[in-house]
Amino acid sequence: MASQAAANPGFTPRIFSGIQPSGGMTLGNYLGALKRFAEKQDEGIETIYCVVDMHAITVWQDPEKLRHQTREITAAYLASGIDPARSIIFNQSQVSGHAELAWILNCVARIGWMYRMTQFKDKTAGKNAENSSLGLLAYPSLMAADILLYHTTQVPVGEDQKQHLELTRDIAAKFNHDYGVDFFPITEPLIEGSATRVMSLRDGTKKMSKSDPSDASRINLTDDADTIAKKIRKATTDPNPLPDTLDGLDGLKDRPEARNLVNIYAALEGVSAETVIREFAGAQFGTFKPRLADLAVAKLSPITEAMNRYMQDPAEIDRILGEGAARADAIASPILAKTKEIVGMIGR
Ligand code: ATP
Ligand code: LTN
Repeated sequence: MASQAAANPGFTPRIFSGIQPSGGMTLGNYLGALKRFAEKQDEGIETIYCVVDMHAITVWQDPEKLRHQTREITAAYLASGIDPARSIIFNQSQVSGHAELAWILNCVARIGWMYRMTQFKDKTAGKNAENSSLGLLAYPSLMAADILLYHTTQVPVGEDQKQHLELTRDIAAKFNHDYGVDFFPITEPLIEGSATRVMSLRDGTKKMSKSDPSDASRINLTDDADTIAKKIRKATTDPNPLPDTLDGLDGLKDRPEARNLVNIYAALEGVSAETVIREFAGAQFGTFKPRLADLAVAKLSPITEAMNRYMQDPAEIDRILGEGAARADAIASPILAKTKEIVGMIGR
């Protein structure tokens, strides 16, 4: 990316992203993250994909479930086409540099920055924020550590992570400024494509989320074909047919549920939302929804099947994570050592 080279001259382009093992994966995770992680492997840039188990425990996780979900996210990475020969795949807690750099960045970032994060506000809404874990508040500084530990230049994520990435840039800039160095890159978020924010199937103004109490609001990567078809058939929509244009008064601007289904179709098919509207102009949802269900099943079933296959061999998953961790550590260690030296810590 030209702007990237200009923003971070002297840094080798490197991509890093992560997913929390805090529950099952949704269509939102697939389209907003997994699918794009796999595509990034073809761009000739080093790609590092992490299962962020230390982030997951910022809210309570049952230990057995955490182990299972960590393997399940790894299986989802593999099933989506992320190839351990072309990318590094590992779980965060196996590379101790994440925790070590997070501590240093905790001392650079300001408490007020953390309180302003909408994810923190959302996760504590209706609860006593004082009673949430200290880790939940410090979550974004651990995320900054994940990214900066590899001198990452680009981070593919969904729209909901934009604020955390802006904070990562602020933390990097403050570190560089406070210590008078040009050491950490100012990382670029990559929020691209037509499904950067897949919405709930029940409410087009809410993000599709694995933590939504209604299972009908989301498509899980573990749903079978019948369940996927039923959830799409029952998805909330308005009574009007699809228009022949996306924008403007007659478009989809004020029809969030309809817009969401069109975006999902476009992302699954790998075309633009405009192309979908051109194909389905004037169609009723009674026509569009079965076509969307067929497409979703055709694209997701092979992934679900592959995930199930990988999950049958947990030892192989653990081997891949271990090997990935050793490769990640080899990149991280010299960057961590240099960070400590900049800060004034004596090393071996
Ligand atoms: P929760 O659903 O509990 O809010 P989450 O799914 O947002 O959690 P992660 O699993 O860590 O949290 O998210 C992994 C990646 O998936 C991130 O890059 C995130 O932006 C992306 N993602 C999550 N939900 C969506 C969505 N509805 N649309 C697009 N991308 C999404
Ligand atoms: N906060 C992210 C998960 C995450 C991440 C990262 C994403 C943790 N560390 C580093 C990109 C880069 C989330 O909740 N989706």
